[in-house]
Amino acid sequence: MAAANMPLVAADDEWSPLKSVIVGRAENSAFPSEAAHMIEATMPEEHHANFRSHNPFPADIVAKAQLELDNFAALLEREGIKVYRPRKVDWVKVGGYTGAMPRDCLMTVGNTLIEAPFAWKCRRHEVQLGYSDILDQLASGDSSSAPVRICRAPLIIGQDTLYDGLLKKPEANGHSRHANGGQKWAINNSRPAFDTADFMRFGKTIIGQLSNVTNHKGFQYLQAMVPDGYRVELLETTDEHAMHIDATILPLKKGVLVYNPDRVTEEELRKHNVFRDWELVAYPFVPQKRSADCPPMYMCSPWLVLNALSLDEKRIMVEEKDTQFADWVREKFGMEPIMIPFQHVNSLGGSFHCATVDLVRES
Ligand code: DAV
Repeated sequence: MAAANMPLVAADDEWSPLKSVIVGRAENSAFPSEAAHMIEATMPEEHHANFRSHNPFPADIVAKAQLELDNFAALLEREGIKVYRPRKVDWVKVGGYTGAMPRDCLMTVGNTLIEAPFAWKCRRHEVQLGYSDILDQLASGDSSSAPVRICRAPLIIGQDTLYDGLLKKPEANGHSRHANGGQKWAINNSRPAFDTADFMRFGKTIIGQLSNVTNHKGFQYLQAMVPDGYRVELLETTDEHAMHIDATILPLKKGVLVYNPDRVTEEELRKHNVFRDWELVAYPFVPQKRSADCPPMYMCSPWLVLNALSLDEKRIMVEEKDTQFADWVREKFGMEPIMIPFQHVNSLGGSFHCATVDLVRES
């Protein structure tokens, strides 16, 4: 499609040719601070002590992550993809987290861009501070572009109720929240909450999960916000640490889904009509922890290997050290991995899928 007629927001899936995208930025990223029971439920144990307010990530990791993101953005531009970058914000000073993980806070469904009603208080101003220039630009568009709908998250006035009844630390066996009145997650259902990274687009069907940051009211709210004709469905997972679905399922292209067999079964996936004719493939390797000389994965598990980004139905962005994954998708599915360094971005909390928001995919 000619650039002049390109819509500003139009994406229905995770694999059609990427035409326009937001790529995050890393400067002044800080460890997010949340209630202890939330950090315990979602973050790797050896790093819990870092999750304090106004605690910056190590400066060298942030600087290298910024170079990796800039390099990635330049590569996408050379491929003819329009790239937007968020505003530089001092997240350390404002007590926030980062501008490097836009997938968590914004999601395109058709012509609609939806802001996450975050569970985490430290992320509540992330879109306003980091992305409002981009939202203004997309909303105003020009006379030739198709209309864009933007759904900002509801304001929370007064005390948040999301942790009410949950602030007690779980027992040492980690199961007290399960035993306690059937409450499985680190949030209750008193107001809508979700991270957009708990959802993925498969045409008119959106597949998501309940998690430690996404509740049932959040799911209902998202269903109310998506354009007519789109349907949100919840996938049952077995991951009690769940936070974001993009290291659990990875659609490589139309009809081919890689899944994390530690977190979801083929049987559960097949319950969703949209996957009826799909090839569903369990990732056959156990991803290994990175070696001690790599930047620490403060916020993620080795399953981050599945957090790849398809540029189209052939080309896929893969971290340059994830050669086992790259060889596998090349040999088994005929994909063409594009491998660039991204380990310092990984250290801040995600990989290529987390660090982007697709605005336009041509389908
Ligand atoms: O370890 O499953 C998922 C993606 C984080 N945004 C993990 C990370």
